[in-house]
Amino acid sequence: TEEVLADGAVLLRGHTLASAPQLLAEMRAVTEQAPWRHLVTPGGFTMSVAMSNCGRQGWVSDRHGYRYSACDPLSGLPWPAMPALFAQLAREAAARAGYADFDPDACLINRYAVGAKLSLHQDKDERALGQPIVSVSLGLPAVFLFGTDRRTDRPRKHRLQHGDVVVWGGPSRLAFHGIEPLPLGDHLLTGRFRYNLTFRKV
Ligand code: MD5
Ligand code: FE
Repeated sequence: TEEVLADGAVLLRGHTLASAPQLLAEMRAVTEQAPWRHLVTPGGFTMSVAMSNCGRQGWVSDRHGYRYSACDPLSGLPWPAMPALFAQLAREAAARAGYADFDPDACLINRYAVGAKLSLHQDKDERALGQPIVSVSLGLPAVFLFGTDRRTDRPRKHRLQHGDVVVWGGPSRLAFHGIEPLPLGDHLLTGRFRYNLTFRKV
């Protein structure tokens, strides 16, 4: 079940259902080393999504801007290594969507509690814009807003569920996108949370 959302954007429904428990266990190990935090935007707002990272680079934000850093600013230590299962999943999903040899060096881990949202934005802090982004949804479902490369175009809505994987590349790589406020729910594996793993080549 490969669903083409737009040129370059492929939704693989339930692609990682079977490995979800193991992914969640690996995620817990990462966030014991690099704990959840709510980053502050350059504009001074605290993000409602809690974040952590693993891999050689991690995405961070503070009053000075958005950037990638090899170290966790909370500890000064390198981010935890990317679990082999994460790297395998990202590589295999990218290949299935037509991107051979995807080798991500960053995995941003997002945690949405009830009401948490991600406003419409573009991912453009990476130099490797020719590489896709692979995004894995775990836990509670959310409404994903998927626009175009123009902020003012009305975004389409897609429901992303536990086990779904989306690969964004080509013309979709710079599309505006976001997540609507998370509705209340209770998931067997994640309770009142939605998690998202976002794999990138920085
Ligand atoms: C999430 N995270 O579900 C989303 C999914 C982020 C972020 O947006 O920046 O952490 S990643 C979806 C994504 C990435 C790159 C391009 C596009 C979507 N897109 O073209 O729509 O927490
Ligand atoms: Fe994004």
